[in-house]
Amino acid sequence: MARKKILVTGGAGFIGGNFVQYMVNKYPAYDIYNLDLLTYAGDLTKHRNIESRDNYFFIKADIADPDTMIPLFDKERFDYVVHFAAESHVDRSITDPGVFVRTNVLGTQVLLEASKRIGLSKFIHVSTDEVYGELDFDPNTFFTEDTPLQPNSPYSASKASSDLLVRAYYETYGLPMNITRCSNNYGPYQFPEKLIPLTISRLLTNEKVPIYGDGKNIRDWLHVSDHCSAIDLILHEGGNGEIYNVGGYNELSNLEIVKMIMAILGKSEGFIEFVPDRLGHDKRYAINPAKLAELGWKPAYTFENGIGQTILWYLENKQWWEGILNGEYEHYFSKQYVSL
Ligand code: NAD
Ligand code: TDX
Repeated sequence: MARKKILVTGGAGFIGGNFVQYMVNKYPAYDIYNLDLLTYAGDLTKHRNIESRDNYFFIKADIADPDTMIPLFDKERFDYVVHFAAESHVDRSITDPGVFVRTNVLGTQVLLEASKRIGLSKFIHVSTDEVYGELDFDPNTFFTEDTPLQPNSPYSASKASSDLLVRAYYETYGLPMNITRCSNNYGPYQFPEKLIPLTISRLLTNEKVPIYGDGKNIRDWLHVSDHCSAIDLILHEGGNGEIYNVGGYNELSNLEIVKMIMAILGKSEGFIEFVPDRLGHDKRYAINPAKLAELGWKPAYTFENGIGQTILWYLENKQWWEGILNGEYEHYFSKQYVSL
C-alpha cells in the first residue's frame, strides 16, 4: 500500500507542533510534511528529536501565497491536509487585525483552492470555540455544533470566515472536509503570550501577572495532547462534511487558574495585578463535546494532572521560553501595560 502523505500547516507552532510529534511517532507509515512560515510563533527547535526521521519533512512557506501553494500541491499530491497555521492571539488581533484576515482567511482559501485541484482525501480545518461568540455565566449553557456563529474579536471573526470558506468548498466543489472547534488548549511549547504559560513564566521570573478586568471570565481548558488525539480520530473516523466540537468540561475562571498556578509554585497572590480589560472580552466559553464522544473520544488528562505536567515542563525547559522572552516578544509585551 502506498504511504500516505499528510500536510500539517502551522506545525512549528504550539498545537501543530504537538500534533506533528504525535503523528510522526504514532504513524511510521505516514509521511508528515510540516509547512510553516516561521512567524514569531513558529519555532523548529521543538522538532530536533525527529529531524532525521525518514517520515518527517519541513517546508518553509506562506499559506497565503498561491504561487507557492498551487505548484507544491500539484507536485506532492498530498492525501490529507490538517490545517493549523494561523495568527492565533486575540490581543494581537485587536491591535493589528489585517494580518489575521490575510493569514486566516486568504491563507485558508489558497489551501482550499490548491486542495481542490488534486483530489484530496480530506481537509481538516482546525478552528476554535471562539467562533460561537460568548456564553453568559449560566453553567447549564454550552456551545454545540448548531450554535450560531457570532464571533466578537477580529481573531474569531477571521476564524469564522475561514470556517465558512471550508464549508463552501465542501458544498460547491465536494471537497471532503471536517471542521474542528476546540476550547482553550494548554501544555508544552505554548507561546508565553497566552494566559497559562504567561503566568508560569512570569512567576518563575518573579514578575507580576496581568489579569484583565475582574478575572471572572471563564475559559474551558483542554490539554494539547487530548486535542491531538481528537484530531487523529476525526481524520480517520469523522463523517465527511461534519463539524466536531472538542472539549473536556473543564471550566475555570482566569483568577482560579492563576491562583492554582501560584499555589503549585508557592508564590503569593500579591503577584496578581489587575489591568484594564481586553476590548470586547468574551465572558465565557464552554463546549458540549457529545458528538465527538459518539466517535469514541475522551480526554486522557484531568486538569489537575495536566496543569502539573505543564508547570513541570516549563520548569524543565526554561531555555526554550527564556529565549523567547529575551527576543522580539519582550518588545511586544513591554508595549502592552504601563504599570507592570
Ligand atoms: P500558534 O500561534 O502557536 O502557531 C501558529 C503557527 O502558524 C506558527 O508556527 C506560525 O509560524 C504559523 N503561521 C502563521 N502564519 C503563517 C502563514 N502565513 N503561513 C504558514 N504558517 C504560518 O497557534 P496555536 O495556538 O498552535 O493554534 C493553532 C491552530 O489552532 C490555530 O488555527 C488556532 O486558531 C487553533 N486553535 C487554537 C487554540 C488554542 O487554545 N491555542 C484553541 C482552539 C483552536
Ligand atoms: O495576560 C493576560 N491576562 C488575562 O487575564 C492574558 C494573555 C489573558 N488573560 C485572559 C483573557 C482570557 O479571558 O485569560 C483568558 C485566556 O486568554 P488567552 O490565553 O489570550 O486565550 P483566549 O483569548 O481565550 O484564546 C485562546 O483560546 C482559543 C487562543 O489564544 C485562541 O487561539 C483559541 O482559539
